[in-house]
Amino acid sequence: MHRSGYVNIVGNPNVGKSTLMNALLGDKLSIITSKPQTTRHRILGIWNDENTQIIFSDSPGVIDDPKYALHKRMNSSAFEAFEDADLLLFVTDVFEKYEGDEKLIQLTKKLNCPKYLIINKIDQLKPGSGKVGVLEKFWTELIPFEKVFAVSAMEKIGLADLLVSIRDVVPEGPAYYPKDQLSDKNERFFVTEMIREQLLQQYKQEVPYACEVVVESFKEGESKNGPIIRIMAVIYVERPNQKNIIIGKGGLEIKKLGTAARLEMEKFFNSQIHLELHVTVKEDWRNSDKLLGGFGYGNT
Ligand SMILES: Nc1nc2c(ncn2[C@@H]2O[C@H](COP(=O)(O)OP(=O)(O)OP(=O)(O)O)[C@@H](O)[C@H]2O)c(=O)[nH]1
Ligand SMILES: [Mg+2]
Repeated sequence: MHRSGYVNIVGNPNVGKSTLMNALLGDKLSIITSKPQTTRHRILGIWNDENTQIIFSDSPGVIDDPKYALHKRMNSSAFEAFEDADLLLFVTDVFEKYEGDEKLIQLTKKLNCPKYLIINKIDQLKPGSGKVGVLEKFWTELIPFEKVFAVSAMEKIGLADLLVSIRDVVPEGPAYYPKDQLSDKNERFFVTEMIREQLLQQYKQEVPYACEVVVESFKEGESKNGPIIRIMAVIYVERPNQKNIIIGKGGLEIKKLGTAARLEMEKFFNSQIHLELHVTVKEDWRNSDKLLGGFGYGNT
């Protein structure tokens, strides 16, 4: 017998959805930063063994007050997770404040498949605080969950039990993806994400949010020290002053960015990387349907 199914991870921004997917997969597919709205696309992470294929889906945190066309498209890709779930993992953390009858809650209530509540970041609680019980009561009164798990995705606490319960509900079915495939996304996508991760970490306030990254070329070759991948990527920003900030005095900032992103890529691809970065202004791209389509954001 073969089992396969979609295990879709949803929740508000910054609760640890991507950290959880990576920890369950044992592989870093999704980027993680301390800032909300890190994830912008739905990303599938595929876990295989001989008899099972679990397709984890990470998605952007649902944005309650979309300010740009980009936000609407991010929400649409988050809502896709409600269409094909065999199991929904609804992630909250020990800090999250419930803001009212949000769309995320409405969709979760309506969904007709098993749902698990994941209370994340329990490493931040003092032993005996009783907070997990309080949160469990609050959430399960709001939404009927089949099971509740208190975990730390970062510290990998409680994940073994969760994995056992996930495997229990994955239905019988054939593999949907080849068994050696790890994700639905290609190498270029992961390159753009690794650059965005560094943008979010290195720059302040609005600047990283005004950035989009496109890989213009990705060429695998050989150097005298072994395999090398030569990558050229463009960082699009919305205004000339953002371009200046990204580049920094004497190009120092972009150099720092390039080095940090390159090191991540070398780990990810297990290869030497040559990375060339350019910065280009595309005014108001976050509100341009044409540009957003070109950047790979699905329709709303
Ligand atoms: N202390 C603690 N921090 C965590 C844990 N899991 C995630 N974090 C941190 O929470 C922050 C957000 O994590 P992400 O995994 O990027 O959260 P997300 O829900 O995917 O966020 P968006 O993609 O922006 O919606 C990061 O700083 C993580 O390191 C945890 O178990 N404990
Ligand atoms: Mg994320």
